[in-house]
Amino acid sequence: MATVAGVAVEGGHWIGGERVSSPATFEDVSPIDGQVIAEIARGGAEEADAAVRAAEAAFPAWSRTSREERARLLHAVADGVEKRLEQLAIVETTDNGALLRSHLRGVMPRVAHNFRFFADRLLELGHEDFDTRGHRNHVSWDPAGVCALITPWNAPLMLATWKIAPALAAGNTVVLKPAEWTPLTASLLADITAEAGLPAGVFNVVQGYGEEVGAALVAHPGVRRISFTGSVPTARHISAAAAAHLTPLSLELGGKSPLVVFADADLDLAVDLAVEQYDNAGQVCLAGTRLLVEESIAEEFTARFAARAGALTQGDPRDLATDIGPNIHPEHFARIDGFVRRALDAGATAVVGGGPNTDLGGLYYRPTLFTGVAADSEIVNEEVFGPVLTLQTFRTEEQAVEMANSTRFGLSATLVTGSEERAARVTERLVAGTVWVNCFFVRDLKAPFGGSRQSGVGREGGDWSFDFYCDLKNTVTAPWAK
Ligand code: TXE
Repeated sequence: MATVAGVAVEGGHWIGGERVSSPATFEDVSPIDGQVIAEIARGGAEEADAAVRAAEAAFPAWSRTSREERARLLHAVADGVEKRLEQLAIVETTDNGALLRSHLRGVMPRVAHNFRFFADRLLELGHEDFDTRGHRNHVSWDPAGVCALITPWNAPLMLATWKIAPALAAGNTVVLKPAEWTPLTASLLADITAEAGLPAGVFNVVQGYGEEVGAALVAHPGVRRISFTGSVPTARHISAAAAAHLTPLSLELGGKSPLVVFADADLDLAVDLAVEQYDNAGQVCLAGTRLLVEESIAEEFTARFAARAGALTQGDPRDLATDIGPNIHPEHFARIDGFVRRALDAGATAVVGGGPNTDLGGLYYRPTLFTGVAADSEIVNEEVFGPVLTLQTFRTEEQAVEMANSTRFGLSATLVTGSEERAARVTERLVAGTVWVNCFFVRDLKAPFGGSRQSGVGREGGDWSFDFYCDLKNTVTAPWAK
């Protein structure tokens, strides 16, 4: 048990409704000041197996509860999240360095909403029966079984609950493996689910490293679904492990998304949307990190962008006035810096930033914008996952579309234009799971979410989540003799 920002957090796993320790532990370090904030159990194959068995044991009873009962319990979990919203927010900020302001106002309310949305959706889930030559077709959503959910550190509780809520709503049981850099809010969520009355074994958490407990979990024959958010290399490992049992997978991966600004755009809006791409210190999979700007306005856009970016406040994420906090971990910080240095070596110009924030030290990286970047350069094609954007110019709509679609990713795209016709034409040709026109990050849980190309496999959100977490069954019944 550790006390983090005044909140008691258990460092053990949560298996079958009980806290379980492991012989080994690892240190959880805050990116804000490098302090060790908790000792966390370091699980392996044994803990993964115990968690899957606990989830298997809880499955028969849980899968047979009524939809109303499951919905009631999920709303009770949402109540618990709301009751402990401030605690969750400060613990998450201490653990991953993202802004307390965002956690309080946006992220944690969204966590509660994840549970409420899928609870309500469950009650409406259905498909009209239909007849085939007098035979009645009925489609049912059968729960699949134990779901292994593997989640990243950039928005830990938000991304975990966006998987947990539909998986549980559908009648499945869950084993969550949070990222080792951010284990804490998953542990608090375990407490909340117990307080809400979720039966033991329905929700389980195993802590530890990806290549240890994570790898054992996804390779477990008892797992019926794997949902993963994270990097492309890890997705390859997980896909290979899943192939052994043909376990269905949902993969939400990275991106190198374009933000396209046409000359007919509202320039203030375009600059606002572009600066927003530094949110969460650039650690957002959906971020539009490639600014593609029509040549005729590029100079003015760049000047206005530089002024706005220069006015951002960087510092302690617990301070509500801060705009950009630290990056997650020394290893990741060095990775970001490596990308920036190689871009500079290749001749790019940093019109904004271009290195660590030496005034603050620690893991604070200056928001950076590069111009003079080659189309085939690393900085234009690889996901940095830090506050680093590139700016390239185009002359024609055709060229803009080509550049937008030019990477191996296809997660999102943002267009800024004053022309409705242009927006329709361009949108149709973009390869992206989500397209925003004159806005960014407006998300409804009803919508499908996922990526094209190497940004992912499958879609979750709304009824697509139920499609993934269920085994759809079609029952055809011949007419009954009267
Ligand atoms: O991710 P990993 P990392 C991208 C982003 C970032 C890069 C590296 O580009 O710079 O990934 O981040 C677990 N079997 N994104 O290394 O390794 C791991 O423990 C099973 C984009 O942190 O993919 C963690 O819980 N599990 C992304 C989770 O996978 C394994 C968000 C994610 O870690 C495993 C995060 C294995 N063999 C990073 N290896 C987004 N799309 O938002 C690791 N894990």
